[in-house]
Parts: sequence; C-alpha cells; structure tokens
Amino acid sequence: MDDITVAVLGTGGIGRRTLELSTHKEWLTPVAACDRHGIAVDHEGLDVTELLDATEGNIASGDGGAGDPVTDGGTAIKQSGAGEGVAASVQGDSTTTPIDDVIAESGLIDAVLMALPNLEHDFIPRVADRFVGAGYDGVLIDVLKRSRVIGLLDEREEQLVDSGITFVCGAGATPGFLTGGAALAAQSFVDVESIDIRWGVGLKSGYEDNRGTVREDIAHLDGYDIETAREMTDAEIEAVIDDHDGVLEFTDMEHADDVLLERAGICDADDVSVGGVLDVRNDEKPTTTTVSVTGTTFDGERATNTFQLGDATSMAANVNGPAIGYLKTGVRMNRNGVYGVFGPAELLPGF
Ligand code: IKT
Repeated sequence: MDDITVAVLGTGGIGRRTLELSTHKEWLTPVAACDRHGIAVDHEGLDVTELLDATEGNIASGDGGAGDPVTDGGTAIKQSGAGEGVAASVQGDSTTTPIDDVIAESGLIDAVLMALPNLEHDFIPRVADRFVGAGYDGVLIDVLKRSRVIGLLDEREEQLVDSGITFVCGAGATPGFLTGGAALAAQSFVDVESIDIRWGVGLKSGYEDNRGTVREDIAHLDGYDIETAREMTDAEIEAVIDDHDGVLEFTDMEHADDVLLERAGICDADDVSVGGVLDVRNDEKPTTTTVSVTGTTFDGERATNTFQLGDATSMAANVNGPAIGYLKTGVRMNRNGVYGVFGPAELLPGF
C-alpha cells in the first residue's frame, strides 16, 4: 500500500486541495489531473507545486458553479470561472475531452478521485459508466453529497463488479468523515434511535475556491432546489449571501449520510438528520461541528455518544483528508478483489 497512483478529475477547490494534500502522503502519487480545458499526465508523478502554481486563480473547472455548460463526451459540466486551467501548466495539454483522455490512461491508474460538480445528480454515475465502458478495474471515489445519487450508483453495481471497480461513494466530510464517525459511535448501542449531524464551516479565505460547494448548499435553502441553484448567476448567489449577512443556516439537508448509514445497517435513513451553518465572511466556524448518536445499549441504558471536530480544522482538511483515507481503503479492497459500491460507514466496524 505504499505506491498508489491517483487521477484527480476537476481542479476546483476539492481537486486542488487533494493534489496539495497528496504532497504530504508519500504513498500517494498524482499521475493525472484534468479540468474542462486541459489534462496533465505523468505516470512518474505530476509536479504538483508547478501545476497548482500555474492554475492558481485560473480555475477552469470548479467543483460546481455557474456559467456555460461545456461538453466532454456528451456530458455537460458547469463551470465557475474561465481560464486556461490545467492547460496553463507546462505539464498540461489542451483538450476538449478531458475525462475521456484520463480514461485512456486509466489502465495505469489505481484510483480516480472525482472532484466534479454535483449539481446534476446523475453526472458522477454517468462518469462511472464511461470508466466501466472502457474496462477500468481500479477504484473510483467521489465526495458527492445528495442521497439520491447513491441509488443511481447501486443500479450500476453489477456492471461495476463485472469491471472490477471498487466504488467508494460519499467520501468527503458529510457524507464521509462524519458518517464514518457516526458508524463508530453507534457501536455502543444495540438500537440506534437517531443520528444528528450539525456542521459549521467558516469559508472567508476559501470562498473563491469553493463557490461550487456554496451553490450546492444554496440548493438546500427553502425556495431553492438543484435546478434553480444551477441556473443562478454568480450575482444572484451573492445576493442570497447578502440577504443572509454572509451566514447561511441549513436544516434537514438531503445528504447521503442517511442512506449510507441505513445501507450499513446502523439505523433507518429517516432517523438521520443533517444541518449546518456556513459563514462565507469569516474563517471561524460559526458553530462547532458536532455529531450526536443516540441509542440504547445491550444492558438497557439510553445514551448519546457525541463527538466534535476541532474548530481550527478547515473544511478542506475535513473533506480531503478523509477522501484520501477512504481512497487508500478502497485500493486495499480492490487489490483483494472486493468490487462494488461502498459507503464510508461500510468501511468501519459492522453493526
Ligand atoms: C462537505 O463538503 O462534505 C459538505 C459541506 C460541509 C462540510 C462540513 C465540514 C465540517 C468541518 O470542517 O468542521 C457542506 C455541506 N457543503
């Protein structure tokens, strides 16, 4: 497990931070990265510092966002910014088919991290189809958020298994880190009554990099949905943020923690709630990220196990750290012949 190669699809906030974090993980070698305009490939390992420097402030493919859709192999991708992106790197080449170009290299790639927009909920499943179609047999991993996407992946389970793909879904912060933590906290109980996830994110300095995430969160506000949020201009997004003085509060979010905890047998999806507070004008978290798991023990006690994240840990640390950790677990499974669709709670003690 000391030699894992990874391709990163998308160089918005999440893709960039994954590349940066990989420089702290000796066992992980980024060998390909792409955005809507370009692709960089080096099977010996990309020069991440050069790639990040060359694309700084020049993002061509965010983790979602507004703008004109572009097409890659027939798939629309929404963009948040214009620029040369990866093609501006000395390692990069321009392309109109970035994902297909990565797929063409994928025989030599252990894992593909899909840091792609979630605003079309079938986008990631359709990208998975393309890897299956090419006979890829490694790990696919995403940081998707919406519950409904998991069912779309499950529908593809047979094809993924036949191809030899280990698909780890919902592997960011929530779902991801907090889902896995909840699965661990549930082990004290024989019956889990409720799991309450409440996150806090302060995003002042990371706002530009994470406009796609903010847009996706706005889709959870009353009066908005995925379609309306996708079509909003950047100015309309700013107006919503202004209306809320920079602090957006969310309750009952459609986050896949619910179905991922249910498919791990921990509780019913209906017993899971996700909400949070996002402050785009402060780096301080507006509330401490807290997960509360309430249940009954084998010896009849009703109790709540609670865990919190440190206020100084950033969203970037709490999304990308777990994503890379789950990626490593996915590669271990893949190398042992374990294929199919797995959520974060299934990669922890069983319930
Ligand atoms: C996500 O990207 O996983 C979801 C975002 C919330 C992240 C929570 C991080 C908690 C922390 O850093 O304390 C949001 C819903 N876009």
